[in-house]
Amino acid sequence: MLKLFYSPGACSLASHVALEEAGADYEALAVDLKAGEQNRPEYRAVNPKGRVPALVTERGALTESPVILGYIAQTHPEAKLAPNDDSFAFGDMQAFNLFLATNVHVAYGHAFRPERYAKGEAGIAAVKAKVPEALDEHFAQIEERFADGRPFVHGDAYTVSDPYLMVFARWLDRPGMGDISRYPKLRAHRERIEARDATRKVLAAEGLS
Ligand SMILES: N[C@@H](CCC(=O)N[C@@H](CS)C(=O)NCC(=O)O)C(=O)O
Repeated sequence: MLKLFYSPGACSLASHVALEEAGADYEALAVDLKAGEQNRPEYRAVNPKGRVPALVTERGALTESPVILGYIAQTHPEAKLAPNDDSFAFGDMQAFNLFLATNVHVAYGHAFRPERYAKGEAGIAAVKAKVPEALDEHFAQIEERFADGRPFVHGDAYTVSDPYLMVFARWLDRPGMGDISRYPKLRAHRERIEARDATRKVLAAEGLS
Protein backbone atom coordinates (compact mmCIF):
# COMPACT_ATOMS: atom_id res chain seq x y z
CA MET A 1 0.00 0.00 0.00
CA LEU A 2 1.23 3.52 -0.81
CA LYS A 3 1.85 5.88 2.11
CA LEU A 4 1.49 9.62 1.63
CA PHE A 5 3.02 11.94 4.19
CA TYR A 6 1.12 15.23 4.09
CA SER A 7 0.24 18.32 6.05
CA PRO A 8 -3.30 19.76 5.91
CA GLY A 9 -3.62 22.38 3.15
CA ALA A 10 0.07 22.20 2.20
CA CYS A 11 1.30 21.50 -1.34
CA SER A 12 0.86 17.81 -0.46
CA LEU A 13 -2.89 18.37 -0.85
CA ALA A 14 -2.42 17.97 -4.63
CA SER A 15 -0.85 14.52 -4.26
CA HIS A 16 -3.54 13.54 -1.76
CA VAL A 17 -6.29 14.52 -4.22
CA ALA A 18 -4.50 12.75 -7.07
CA LEU A 19 -4.35 9.51 -5.04
CA GLU A 20 -8.07 9.78 -4.39
CA GLU A 21 -8.86 10.56 -8.04
CA ALA A 22 -6.75 7.54 -9.01
CA GLY A 23 -8.67 5.23 -6.70
CA ALA A 24 -5.29 4.26 -5.28
CA ASP A 25 -4.75 1.94 -2.35
CA TYR A 26 -3.08 4.38 0.04
CA GLU A 27 -2.76 5.54 3.60
CA ALA A 28 -2.41 9.26 4.40
CA LEU A 29 -0.17 10.14 7.36
CA ALA A 30 -0.20 13.69 8.73
CA VAL A 31 3.05 15.47 9.53
CA ASP A 32 2.64 18.41 11.93
CA LEU A 33 4.82 21.08 10.31
CA LYS A 34 4.10 23.67 13.03
CA ALA A 35 5.37 21.22 15.65
CA GLY A 36 8.47 20.59 13.52
CA GLU A 37 7.71 16.91 12.92
CA GLN A 38 9.29 17.21 9.46
CA ASN A 39 12.66 17.64 11.19
CA ARG A 40 12.40 14.62 13.47
CA PRO A 41 14.76 11.74 12.65
CA GLU A 42 11.83 9.36 11.94
CA TYR A 43 10.54 11.64 9.20
CA ARG A 44 14.01 12.61 7.91
CA ALA A 45 14.54 8.88 7.37
CA VAL A 46 11.63 9.04 4.90
CA ASN A 47 12.52 12.41 3.34
CA PRO A 48 15.96 13.77 4.29
CA LYS A 49 14.85 17.20 2.95
CA GLY A 50 12.29 17.46 5.75
CA ARG A 51 9.39 18.47 3.52
CA VAL A 52 6.00 17.10 2.57
CA PRO A 53 4.80 15.47 0.40
CA ALA A 54 6.64 12.16 0.45
CA LEU A 55 5.12 9.08 -1.13
CA VAL A 56 6.41 5.75 0.09
CA THR A 57 6.12 3.09 -2.60
CA GLU A 58 7.16 -0.55 -2.61
CA ARG A 59 10.46 0.61 -4.18
CA GLY A 60 11.16 3.42 -1.72
CA ALA A 61 10.11 7.01 -1.14
CA LEU A 62 9.48 9.59 -3.84
CA THR A 63 9.58 13.30 -3.11
CA GLU A 64 8.83 16.53 -5.04
CA SER A 65 5.21 17.19 -5.96
CA PRO A 66 5.58 17.08 -9.78
CA VAL A 67 7.36 13.73 -9.52
CA ILE A 68 4.77 12.25 -7.17
CA LEU A 69 1.90 13.53 -9.33
CA GLY A 70 3.47 12.06 -12.47
CA TYR A 71 4.06 8.75 -10.67
CA ILE A 72 0.45 8.51 -9.49
CA ALA A 73 -0.81 9.24 -13.00
CA GLN A 74 1.51 6.70 -14.64
CA THR A 75 0.83 3.92 -12.15
CA HIS A 76 -2.96 4.33 -12.40
CA PRO A 77 -3.47 4.68 -16.17
CA GLU A 78 -7.12 3.67 -15.96
CA ALA A 79 -7.85 6.87 -14.01
CA LYS A 80 -6.60 8.98 -16.95
CA LEU A 81 -4.92 11.62 -14.80
CA ALA A 82 -2.30 12.46 -17.44
CA PRO A 83 -1.69 11.96 -21.17
CA ASN A 84 0.41 8.88 -20.42
CA ASP A 85 0.60 7.71 -24.07
CA ASP A 86 1.72 11.03 -25.51
CA SER A 87 5.27 11.97 -24.50
CA PHE A 88 5.00 15.55 -25.70
CA ALA A 89 1.70 16.18 -23.92
CA PHE A 90 3.07 14.49 -20.79
CA GLY A 91 6.16 16.73 -20.96
CA ASP A 92 3.95 19.77 -21.42
CA MET A 93 1.98 18.78 -18.33
CA GLN A 94 5.20 18.35 -16.34
CA ALA A 95 6.44 21.75 -17.57
CA PHE A 96 3.35 23.34 -16.07
CA ASN A 97 3.74 21.39 -12.83
CA LEU A 98 7.39 22.42 -12.57
CA PHE A 99 6.41 26.02 -13.21
CA LEU A 100 4.09 25.77 -10.21
CA ALA A 101 6.80 24.13 -8.08
CA THR A 102 9.69 26.39 -8.99
CA ASN A 103 7.97 29.73 -9.53
CA VAL A 104 4.56 29.90 -7.85
CA HIS A 105 5.43 27.77 -4.82
CA VAL A 106 8.79 29.49 -4.40
CA ALA A 107 7.11 32.93 -4.57
CA TYR A 108 4.83 31.88 -1.70
CA GLY A 109 7.89 30.51 0.11
CA HIS A 110 9.28 34.04 0.20
CA ALA A 111 6.22 35.04 2.25
CA PHE A 112 5.96 31.95 4.47
CA ARG A 113 9.68 31.37 5.10
CA PRO A 114 11.37 34.71 4.35
CA GLU A 115 14.24 33.89 6.73
CA ARG A 116 15.41 31.36 4.13
CA TYR A 117 15.96 34.15 1.62
CA ALA A 118 17.22 37.12 3.66
CA LYS A 119 18.93 38.09 6.91
CA GLY A 120 17.79 40.82 9.30
CA GLU A 121 14.47 42.60 9.70
CA ALA A 122 14.90 44.95 6.74
CA GLY A 123 15.96 42.14 4.43
CA ILE A 124 13.06 39.95 5.48
CA ALA A 125 10.58 42.80 5.03
CA ALA A 126 11.97 43.48 1.55
CA VAL A 127 11.63 39.81 0.55
CA LYS A 128 8.02 39.68 1.78
CA ALA A 129 7.12 42.96 0.11
CA LYS A 130 7.93 41.56 -3.32
CA VAL A 131 5.64 38.52 -3.00
CA PRO A 132 2.30 39.96 -4.22
CA GLU A 133 4.03 41.33 -7.35
CA ALA A 134 5.69 37.98 -8.14
CA LEU A 135 2.45 36.08 -7.56
CA ASP A 136 0.53 38.51 -9.75
CA GLU A 137 2.97 37.96 -12.61
CA HIS A 138 2.57 34.17 -12.35
CA PHE A 139 -1.20 34.11 -11.87
CA ALA A 140 -1.76 36.59 -14.71
CA GLN A 141 0.07 34.14 -17.01
CA ILE A 142 -2.00 31.24 -15.72
CA GLU A 143 -5.23 33.23 -16.16
CA GLU A 144 -4.31 33.62 -19.84
CA ARG A 145 -4.31 29.83 -20.31
CA PHE A 146 -8.02 29.78 -19.58
CA ALA A 147 -8.85 32.52 -22.12
CA ASP A 148 -10.07 29.91 -24.63
CA GLY A 149 -12.71 28.66 -22.20
CA ARG A 150 -10.98 25.39 -21.33
CA PRO A 151 -12.29 23.79 -18.13
CA PHE A 152 -8.97 22.26 -17.09
CA VAL A 153 -5.34 23.39 -17.14
CA HIS A 154 -4.49 21.36 -20.23
CA GLY A 155 -7.81 21.59 -22.08
CA ASP A 156 -10.85 19.33 -21.92
CA ALA A 157 -9.26 16.56 -19.89
CA TYR A 158 -8.60 16.66 -16.16
CA THR A 159 -4.96 15.99 -15.21
CA VAL A 160 -2.90 16.08 -12.02
CA SER A 161 -2.07 19.71 -12.86
CA ASP A 162 -5.61 20.63 -11.83
CA PRO A 163 -5.49 19.82 -8.11
CA TYR A 164 -1.92 21.16 -8.02
CA LEU A 165 -3.06 24.55 -9.36
CA MET A 166 -6.06 24.48 -7.02
CA VAL A 167 -3.72 24.31 -4.00
CA PHE A 168 -1.89 27.49 -4.99
CA ALA A 169 -5.15 29.26 -5.87
CA ARG A 170 -6.38 28.42 -2.36
CA TRP A 171 -3.25 29.94 -0.82
CA LEU A 172 -4.24 33.30 -2.32
CA ASP A 173 -6.81 33.48 0.51
CA ARG A 174 -4.02 33.86 3.05
CA PRO A 175 -3.58 37.46 4.27
CA GLY A 176 -1.43 39.68 2.07
CA MET A 177 -1.00 37.20 -0.81
CA GLY A 178 -3.31 38.76 -3.36
CA ASP A 179 -6.91 38.83 -4.43
CA ILE A 180 -8.31 35.88 -6.35
CA SER A 181 -11.14 38.02 -7.73
CA ARG A 182 -8.50 39.56 -10.00
CA TYR A 183 -8.29 36.19 -11.76
CA PRO A 184 -11.91 35.16 -12.44
CA LYS A 185 -11.00 32.18 -14.62
CA LEU A 186 -8.56 30.89 -12.02
CA ARG A 187 -11.26 31.27 -9.38
CA ALA A 188 -13.78 29.38 -11.54
CA HIS A 189 -11.20 26.63 -12.10
CA ARG A 190 -10.53 26.38 -8.36
CA GLU A 191 -14.26 26.08 -7.64
CA ARG A 192 -14.60 23.43 -10.37
CA ILE A 193 -11.82 21.32 -8.87
CA GLU A 194 -12.97 21.85 -5.27
CA ALA A 195 -16.43 20.59 -6.25
CA ARG A 196 -15.18 17.19 -7.46
CA ASP A 197 -15.99 14.22 -5.24
CA ALA A 198 -12.34 13.23 -4.75
CA THR A 199 -11.34 16.78 -3.75
CA ARG A 200 -14.26 17.13 -1.35
CA LYS A 201 -13.36 13.83 0.29
CA VAL A 202 -9.72 14.85 0.73
CA LEU A 203 -10.55 18.36 1.97
CA ALA A 204 -12.78 16.76 4.60
CA ALA A 205 -10.06 14.22 5.49
CA GLU A 206 -7.55 17.07 5.96
CA GLY A 207 -10.08 19.02 8.06
CA LEU A 208 -10.36 21.82 5.49
CA SER A 209 -13.93 21.68 4.22
N1 LIG B 1 9.82 21.13 -3.86
C1 LIG B 1 8.95 20.48 -2.90
C2 LIG B 1 8.59 21.48 -1.84
C3 LIG B 1 7.92 20.84 -0.68
C4 LIG B 1 7.65 21.85 0.42
O1 LIG B 1 8.28 22.92 0.52
N2 LIG B 1 6.69 21.50 1.27
C5 LIG B 1 6.35 22.35 2.38
C6 LIG B 1 4.84 22.34 2.61
S1 LIG B 1 3.98 23.09 1.25
C7 LIG B 1 7.02 21.83 3.63
O2 LIG B 1 7.10 20.64 3.84
N3 LIG B 1 7.50 22.74 4.48
C8 LIG B 1 8.12 22.39 5.71
C9 LIG B 1 9.31 23.25 5.99
O3 LIG B 1 9.61 24.15 5.17
O4 LIG B 1 9.93 23.05 7.02
C10 LIG B 1 7.70 19.95 -3.62
O5 LIG B 1 7.34 20.53 -4.65
O6 LIG B 1 7.12 18.95 -3.19
